Amino acid sequence: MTASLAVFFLGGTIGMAGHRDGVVQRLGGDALLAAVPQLAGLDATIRAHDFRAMPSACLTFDDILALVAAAEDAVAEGATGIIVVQGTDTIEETAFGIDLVWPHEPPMVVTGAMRNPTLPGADGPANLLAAAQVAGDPQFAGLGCLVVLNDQVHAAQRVRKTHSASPAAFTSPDTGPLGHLVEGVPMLLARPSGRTCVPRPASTADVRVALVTLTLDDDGGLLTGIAARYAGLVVAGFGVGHAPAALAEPLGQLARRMPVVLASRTGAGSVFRHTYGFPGSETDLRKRGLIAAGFLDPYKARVLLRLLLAGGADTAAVADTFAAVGGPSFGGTE
Ligand code: DAS
Repeated sequence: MTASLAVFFLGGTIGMAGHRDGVVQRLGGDALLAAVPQLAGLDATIRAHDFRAMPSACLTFDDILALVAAAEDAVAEGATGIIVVQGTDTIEETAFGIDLVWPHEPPMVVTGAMRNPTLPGADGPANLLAAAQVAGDPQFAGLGCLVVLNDQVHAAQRVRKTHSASPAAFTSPDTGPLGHLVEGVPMLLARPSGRTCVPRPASTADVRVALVTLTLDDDGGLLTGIAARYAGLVVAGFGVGHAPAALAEPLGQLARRMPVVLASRTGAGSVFRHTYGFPGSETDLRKRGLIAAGFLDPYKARVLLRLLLAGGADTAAVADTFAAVGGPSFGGTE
């Protein structure tokens, strides 16, 4: 069956070119598609949508919610796959946000480029072609949001940007990629263990969620006054979810006022539940009401918490959802 692909362009390095101070946004969707003549060889119709044109550091949650709504319209009009082209800096957050509110069968495939079009070895055209090959392949239906760069297919829930500049910047530290492109053929080698979707809020504009990374000899200064300014907090703790003993009580007090999620700042692996017993340990913090993020890294935990709070979830619902998404069966409080 001929695939029907809708491509949404949001900006990013893939479309940036020369300016006296460095590269800036220059190329729109039609120009980027024209740079990949191999797309014409796919059994697919392709429709470009110039949706935003900005570095991905400037994207907002509401941009992503609007993108999902536009993608739903495209699916209603017959699209069998969606491609999102954006800057790579925030893909690990935007893709996970999309995944959480995308219950539909057609896959959403996010891609971009690490090298801009003025550089030798620019990777944008290859990534765009690979994204189209994946989005047009029925074996990826029902897998939610996928991230395709460097001939690899990653689950949005697991992918991280783990290098500032390499074309191989995207990795999935806990699982590895779901698949690879081999001679232009997408191969799905592993399926995600399960996905949980949450209601799509109309907007997140009024809901602020803080992310505080704990550091050596942390005096907790960044926690001061946080409850007055934010609706929720993600704490990126040490190792398996640890804090200095002196911060255990202030964190517990915050957890009595708003959802406080405990993640690991290490970049891979899950927080623990009940191994260490000292004040400020994961066991202590969970007894004080902090919610374990499971395998979700701090950035992804913040995306989930903000979407949940914007949708009106209370602390119990937040804990239940983190147990489902961060798990398997691993998150939540004691
Ligand atoms: N320009 C940055 C961004 O928009 C980096 C990139 O696209 O790779 O995220």
